[in-house]
Amino acid sequence: MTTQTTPNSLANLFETYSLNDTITLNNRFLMAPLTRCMADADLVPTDDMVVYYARRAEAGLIITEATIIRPDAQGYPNTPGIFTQAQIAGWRKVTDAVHAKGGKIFVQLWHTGRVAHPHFFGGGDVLAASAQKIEGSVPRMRELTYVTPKPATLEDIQGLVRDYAKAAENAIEAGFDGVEIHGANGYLIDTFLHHDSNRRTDEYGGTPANMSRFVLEVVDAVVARIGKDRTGLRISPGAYFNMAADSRDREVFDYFLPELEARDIAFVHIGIFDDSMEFDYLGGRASSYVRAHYGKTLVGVGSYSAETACEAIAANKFDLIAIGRPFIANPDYVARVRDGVELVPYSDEMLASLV
Ligand code: FNR
Ligand code: 8K6
Repeated sequence: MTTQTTPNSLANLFETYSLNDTITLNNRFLMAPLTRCMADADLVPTDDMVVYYARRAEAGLIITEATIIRPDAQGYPNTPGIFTQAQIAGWRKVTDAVHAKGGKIFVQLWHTGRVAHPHFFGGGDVLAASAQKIEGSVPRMRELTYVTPKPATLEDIQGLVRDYAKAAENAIEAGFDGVEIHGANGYLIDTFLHHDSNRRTDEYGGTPANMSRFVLEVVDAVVARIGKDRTGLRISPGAYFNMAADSRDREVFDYFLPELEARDIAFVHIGIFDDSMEFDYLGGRASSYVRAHYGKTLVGVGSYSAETACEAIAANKFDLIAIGRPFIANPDYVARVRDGVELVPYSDEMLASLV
């Protein structure tokens, strides 16, 4: 790091940061992607969502709530989509409102994989790397228990890669500054990257190169469509959500991260709820592991305060910090931190309404 920082002043968080030659952020805060289940029945962003995002435009970069790329990607009620003209038009209102306030916004592109439920898309297959189901049921709709997924065929995989690229193209049409591909938290892409969920014996399974093939194809297709400067990726090298740990996953990410680095995308973002969690097979925290294997812009996240984030950035543990739950509780999170105003504590009841 070349920047001079004073750990206790929080000054480093308010420096601008160049993601690349085309995108410079006003500060180092990202609003983390936060599913709110508030889109309308056609999965179109509502006017309340326009207000919600615009109120948070002071973040250096907003990552939207995870947004499905096609109908069979859905695993939770009322999550927005980006595959119909009405959805694109709804998002256009959000991006215009954020830009009017000087902010920047990427959409998180999502396919839930084995966490999808046919209830949401009129029946049909749930696609994942392999036929390994997860226990449990859909949050807020507990009667919907998860089903055994169908291993994606080679034809399914080609279709999925095409649909991620199309969703990225739709995102640009909707006015987004870029996309974050959701490759974390046990959803579709992540099912290829972990042995718990990937038991394939074809060219998409069995070896680190094969297990990394799908995510790299998605990244390459999105980059080809909208450019590397506008492409970010979220990953969970440590299994913690909808995924069981397997120490062999380490070799997969050891292979994958240098391959990803060569793509020179806008950033890599860790998918985790608490970054103090240590993974024995990663030799510690997920963020430290990725930092050691990936030399470009890294976004840390997971139960950080502005103070602990400032220290972590000063210690070169990552470059940018994503803030989740505190941003739900404090629409004016960045201003409060800057002005030293006390934060409203987050509580789960806040998920019931969009403020
Ligand atoms: C999340 N998180 C999340 N992650 C993601 O990649 N896509 C998403 O849509 C969501 N949705 C979501 C909803 C809610 C209600 C919570 C609390 C979390 C995870 C989130 O981005 C972040 O990683 C964690 O919240 C940890 O950061 P904080 O909250 O400790 O700052
Ligand atoms: C219907 C709401 C959908 C929300 C989507 C994902 C958000 C989940 C929020 C809380 C989940 C907490 C899981 C944390 C696991 C940590 C394990 C150590």
